[in-house]
Amino acid sequence: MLSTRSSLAQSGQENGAQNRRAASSFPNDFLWGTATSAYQIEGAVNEDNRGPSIWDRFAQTPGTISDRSNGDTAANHFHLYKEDIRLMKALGAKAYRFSIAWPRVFPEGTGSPNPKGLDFYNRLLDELSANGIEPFATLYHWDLPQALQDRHAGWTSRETSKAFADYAAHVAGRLGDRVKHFFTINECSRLVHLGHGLGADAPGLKLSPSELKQVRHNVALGHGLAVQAVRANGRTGTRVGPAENAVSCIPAVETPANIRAAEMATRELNAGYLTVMLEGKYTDAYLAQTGKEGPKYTAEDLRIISSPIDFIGLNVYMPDHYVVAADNERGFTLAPFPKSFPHMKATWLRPGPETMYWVPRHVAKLWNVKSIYITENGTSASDQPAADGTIYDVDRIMYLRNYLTQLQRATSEGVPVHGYFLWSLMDNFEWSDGYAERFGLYHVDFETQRRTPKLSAAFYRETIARNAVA
Ligand code: GBH
Repeated sequence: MLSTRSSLAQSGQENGAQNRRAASSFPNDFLWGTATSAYQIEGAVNEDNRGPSIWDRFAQTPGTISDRSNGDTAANHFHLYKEDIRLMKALGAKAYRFSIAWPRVFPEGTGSPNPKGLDFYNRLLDELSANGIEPFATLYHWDLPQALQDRHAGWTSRETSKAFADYAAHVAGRLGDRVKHFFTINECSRLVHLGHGLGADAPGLKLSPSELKQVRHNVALGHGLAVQAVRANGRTGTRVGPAENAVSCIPAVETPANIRAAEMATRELNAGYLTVMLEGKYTDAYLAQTGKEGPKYTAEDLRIISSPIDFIGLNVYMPDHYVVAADNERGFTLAPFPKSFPHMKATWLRPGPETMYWVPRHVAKLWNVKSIYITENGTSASDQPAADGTIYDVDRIMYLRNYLTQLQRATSEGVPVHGYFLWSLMDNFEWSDGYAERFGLYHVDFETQRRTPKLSAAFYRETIARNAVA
């Protein structure tokens, strides 16, 4: 009797565990990967006739980078790419998001392509393919050729949007046999705001709100022109979309009214980016913001900006706003962040795991988007080796576990997220924070270029192997 009961109970328990496992899985064909960008990892800034980029120039300007460093050597990935692909393989990752350096391909921004410009990416793609890793290429991760800044004042002119399209066409034509997924521009919002508003990123400009609006329009136009260029020059079946760091709006309390308010806030607060790309017009509230001043554009521009895309890439780091429904003109209130709200090592990075659920859900619902990739998610951490030499980065694991749990909530409810790229494969040049903020699963010793897995690499490997949060 007793033994029967206990064995029943036991098998019941096992079933329960199995059901829980099934219930916590990601979809079968879910794509796990890691992400990087060219200037942050490649180094070799003077090799194979690469031209200077605005980040080379910016990093040479005193007072811009907190530790006075630059990307001259970075993680020396240009030379160590084979080893780095082995690191991806060791994680069991099936996809890799990297960016192509425009100034390698067109050292002067436009004109005739550098014959050696794509050699490195050809080697990289062949090695990825030999290792069964699917490439996802970003065309622009902020390293504008300096020549375009000098000649046209960069993104303040639509000449740069057009030059971007020519570059995109060239790359899609040459790499389109192996690259099936292209991202146009990484985080339009950050390159506009930090690069041209606050001056904290290259090219370090501090423009007025209306000038900034024109830059935002030119960047969106560049995205649209690049979408068309990839379509016209890639192989049939090539897919293209943006990789945007959408302003994230979280219902503070999950009531239908707050959820609706958070959706409206998402649409309004992304008006110059995802909203115009997907709706083909600026919202009235957005246009009213700077009165009659700018941006200057034509109806044709709006058609180009809203060229059909195949997926949306979303970089998801943190909640930008907790939203409460309100009886005011906009229909919502953005809750101020209390001083006590926690942050990760970087003071800007407020952990809010539910962001990973709401951003893709809002995007899918608002614009009926059928395919989403999480193009970045991760955190920096202090990453000190313990006495036994291991980096026990349990804060990063805590962060990732919570965000991935929310991502699983999204996929289990049918939000069409098809893949996830963890930022980042390895420590790298973190823009104006230099080498002081480490986002990698692999620690990089920038003196010796030695790569060492952190404990989070084991967490991610286990998650990929189970196709469920470890
Ligand atoms: C991404 O941006 C980038 O795509 C990637 O290159 C980068 O390495 C990674 O994140 C980690 O930062 O002005 O001090 O308030 C992330 C989104 C939004 C992060 C703006 C920095 C402002 C910092 N970014 N945020 S601050």
